[in-house]
Formats: sequence, C-alpha cells, structure tokens
Amino acid sequence: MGTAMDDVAATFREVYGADPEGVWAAPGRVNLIGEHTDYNDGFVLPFALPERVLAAASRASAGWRVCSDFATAPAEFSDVSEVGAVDGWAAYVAGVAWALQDAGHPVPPANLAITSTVPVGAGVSSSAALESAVLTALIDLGGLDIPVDARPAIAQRAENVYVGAPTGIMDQSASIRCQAGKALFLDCRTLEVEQIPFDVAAEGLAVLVVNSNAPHQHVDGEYGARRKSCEAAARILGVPALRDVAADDLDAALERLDDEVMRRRVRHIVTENQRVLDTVALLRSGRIREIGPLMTASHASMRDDFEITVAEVDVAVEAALMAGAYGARMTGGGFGGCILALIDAERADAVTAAVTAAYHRHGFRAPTSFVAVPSQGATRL
Ligand code: GAF
Repeated sequence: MGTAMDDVAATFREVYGADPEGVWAAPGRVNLIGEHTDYNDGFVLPFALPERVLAAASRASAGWRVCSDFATAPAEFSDVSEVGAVDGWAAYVAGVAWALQDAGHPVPPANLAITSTVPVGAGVSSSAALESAVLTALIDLGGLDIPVDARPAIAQRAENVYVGAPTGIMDQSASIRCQAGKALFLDCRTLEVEQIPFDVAAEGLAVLVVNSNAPHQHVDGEYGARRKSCEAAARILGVPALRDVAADDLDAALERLDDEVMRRRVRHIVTENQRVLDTVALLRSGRIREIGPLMTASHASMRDDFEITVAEVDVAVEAALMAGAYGARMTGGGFGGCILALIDAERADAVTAAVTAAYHRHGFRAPTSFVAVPSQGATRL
C-alpha cells in the first residue's frame, strides 16, 4: 500500500489520465481554548491535527473538475461567478474559486482529486481543511501573490458567502497558519499570530481527543443564533465587538443588559477571551499542566452560559476529569463533536475506557478517541 500522497496522485492519474502537477495538504484542527470568540473579534488557540485533506491538482485549459473520496462521479463547473451554483461537497471547492475570483485574482482553471483523513461531522474542521487545501493548490498553480496571512479570509468567504455558514475565521486560520509542535495564538481582530510552543509529549502529557459521536442537531441555526445574540449585545453596549468588553468591566456591562440569556452569552465570551490570554501566559512560561483548570472552566462556561454542549460531551468531560485528566472541555462549534482532555500520556487508554464505561451507563453510542499531535498547516508536499 502506498502513502496517502501516492494514493491521491494515483486517483488523479486514473481520472485525468496524467500525473498531477503537485499535491497539496491542509489539516483539520482542534481548539485548545477560545470557543465562539472568533466572530467576536477575540482570541483563539487552535492547533492543527495530523489528519488532513490532500488535493492533487493540475492546471486545465478551461473550467474545474473535481473528484474525491466523498463522491464517485467528478463534479464539473465552468463558471464560478454565481454564488451557490454548485452544491454538496463540491460547493467548498467552487466557493474557494469564487472567493479568489471575487477578490480580484485570476483563478486558474484546474483538475483536482481530493482525499481526506479528517473525520466529517466531528467538529474538527473537515470543511476548512478542504477549503484550505484547494485554496493553497489554486494559489500555487496560478502563481498568485497572496500572503499567507491574507489567505484564511478568502477561504472563510467561501464558507460564509458561497456555502452559507456564518462561521468565524478560526478554522481556516488554523488549517493554513498552524505549525508543528505549536498552538496558534490568533487575535481575530488584527489577525496577528504568535506560535506558542506546545510540546505536550516532552512533559509526559497528551491531549486526548474523544469524539462524542453524538448526532449533530440544529448546529447551523443555533450557531447563527449565538452569533446574532453576541452582535446585538455589542450594539447595546456601544462597542464594535464583545472583545472590547474587558474582563474587569464585565459586571458593569452585564448590568446594562436586560435580557438574562444575552447576559449569559456575554459572560461566556468575555470570560473565555480572558481564559485564552491566561492559557497563553501559562504556556509561554512552560506551565502546561496548569492550563487544565482553565479548560475545565471553559467547558462549564460553554455548558451553562453559552449553552452549546450536549449530554454526551458533558458526560465525556466529567468522566475524563474523574479518570484524572488535568482539564477537559468540548472543542469546536458545539452541539456534539469532540472533547479534549489534557492527561498524563500513559493514561490515554484508561481515560478512554472511563469515558466508554460512562457512555455505556448512559446508553450513549460508543465514543472514539485519539491522541492529538500539534501538526503543520497547509503546505505543498
Ligand atoms: C466553528 C466555526 F467554524 C468557528 O469559526 C468557531 O466559531 C467555532 O465553531 C467555535 O469556536 O468551528
């Protein structure tokens, strides 16, 4: 059996009858801390996973053809000027070509073959990985001069405008800008980044990812509702975004809001931004274990104030903590998906067993788990 790179190149050859000009890769991500803060102009701290999307690609004379392991028949489109003309998984590809063109870049016609090891529907950004792999391939094939820090916003526009999901900029930033062994401290307002060393293995630690395998329900509507509520609160408070409410001013801000639900949403965002800053400060001084309580506090805030967790993720966090995790929290947009647990590396099996036993007691579908290794962002292979 060949490598994933050989496999995607072989698929390309089978479908298009020639070798690809190149193969590009972009990873999924988990977010260590800082949830729903991105569209509030706040702070996030994701890292890239080894699981990634591969895109084998070549320039073509006209139009775009895309085959993938998501579908048997290749998708074809000759024009990307109309938003929404392509649907299904290929919309992420057409959306990237549209966003490049809309930003004034001469996007090259291309043939692409896509494979992926990023789990879909697990909240680890399989769609951002797809967008980022295609974007990186098209930029290189077209010889387009687009600095790396300007790329996530193009992929985000594909998702927001073409696909129609009102997400922030974290996932595309993680997929494009992360580095191996580092967590990406991103200021979602200025788009400045700091690569924070995150060598958990050197400390005898691991980040265990447990996929709740809970069916995602109402994700789009609830996500959009959270975003609207945050934006409405910022308007009432007279600030450009909730990022502008400092943790010390939280109580005064809450007094100015009548709506109890809105108060809880604001409290989550303001305290979560502070937790990201506190986490970064601890990591800068090498105190990795001490970020555990911040992770756990983040989870409580998502559960009680932002109300984006489900029973499966709450049970997984609780079981991981009972089994000795330093901290645990849901990661990603919510309503299912994965949790992260910071654990002693040799406890991975024991913590997984503890979560599995708790799921069994609750009658939940069995979880799956893996150890997350901070990996490289989008690149040509
Ligand atoms: C999803 C979104 F795509 C991100 O932009 C972010 O808001 C995240 O949910 C929550 O932190 O992954």
